[in-house]
Amino acid sequence: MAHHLTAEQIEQFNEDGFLAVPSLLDETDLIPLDEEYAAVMDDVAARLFSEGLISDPRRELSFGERYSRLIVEYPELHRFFNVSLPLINTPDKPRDFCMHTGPAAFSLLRNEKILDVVESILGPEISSNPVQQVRLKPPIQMLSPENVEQSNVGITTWHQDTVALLPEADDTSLLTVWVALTEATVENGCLNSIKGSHKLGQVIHCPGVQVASEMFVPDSIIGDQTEVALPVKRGGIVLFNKHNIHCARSNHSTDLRWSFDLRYNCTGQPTGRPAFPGFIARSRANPDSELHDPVQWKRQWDEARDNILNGRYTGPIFDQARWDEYNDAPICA
Ligand SMILES: O=C(O)CCC(=O)C(=O)O
Repeated sequence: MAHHLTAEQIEQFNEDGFLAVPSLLDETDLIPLDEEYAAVMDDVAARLFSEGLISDPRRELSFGERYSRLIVEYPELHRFFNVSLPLINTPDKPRDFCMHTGPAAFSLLRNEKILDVVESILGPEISSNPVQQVRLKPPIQMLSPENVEQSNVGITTWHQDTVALLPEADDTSLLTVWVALTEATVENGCLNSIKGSHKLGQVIHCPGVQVASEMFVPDSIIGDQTEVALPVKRGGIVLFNKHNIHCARSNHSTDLRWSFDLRYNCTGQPTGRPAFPGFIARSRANPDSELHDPVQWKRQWDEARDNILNGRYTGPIFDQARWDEYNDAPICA
């Protein structure tokens, strides 16, 4: 069964700059991720414990509780679960310059239901863009102060997804697909979007207060525009136009909130993050060009990591130079 968007959904997306698609993925899509991430947790906890970096691997706890407890002791824990290397131009701690590249994560990037939806917006030649994140967000009361403004773990400030890209991708057709692995509610920090904000085009971003790379759109631009909360059940997705302004607030529930945000672009266009590998996820014109092998995907990321750590990749991973002029601007105060 195909899962393409209807004409009404496409029109709504074009009008609002976002679209929630409830219940796209079912348990057959999601359980492999639960299992793979539980195994990652076992491995990482055992390793950190054996290195003396955590006091107890806490095997008896559920995934969510275990993550929430362990990240207090080891604030970089989130990096082991992410589906991207960190946005650090000059990494100095190789252990934490890491990510997860398992087959279930790769299957999600290639999920046919997601690709049908993406095809409705981008057309039939689709590449998986390496700008992608896993967000495992513990309850706010359990977070250590250094992680409150780390957007993989705490709040996500108002932003457009283009802010994370190099200028090479200014004209790239980019689509964000945000996937809920746990139900996202207003209480646990679902996404909020400014309706129609994509029509503003690229807007000013200011450097993050606590974490400089967490750029944000200043309040004077948000003004009193209509903010829409986007709660979705587990397996639901939310699409974003690359210029849509959106954020996620703190998790005020008592459970972990877990999502993936994936990005796709039209094949052949710059990804905006050349240090990291993308791949052709769907091609109606040349199906042989599609990548189906999770081992190859993992190898590409391993090579990217080696190239960065060994200084063979000399360009920036991300670059905020275009916003430098706003660092001390009153609009960012
Ligand atoms: O899940 C989140 O907290 C933020 C996601 C996001 O901002 C994005 O997908 O661009």
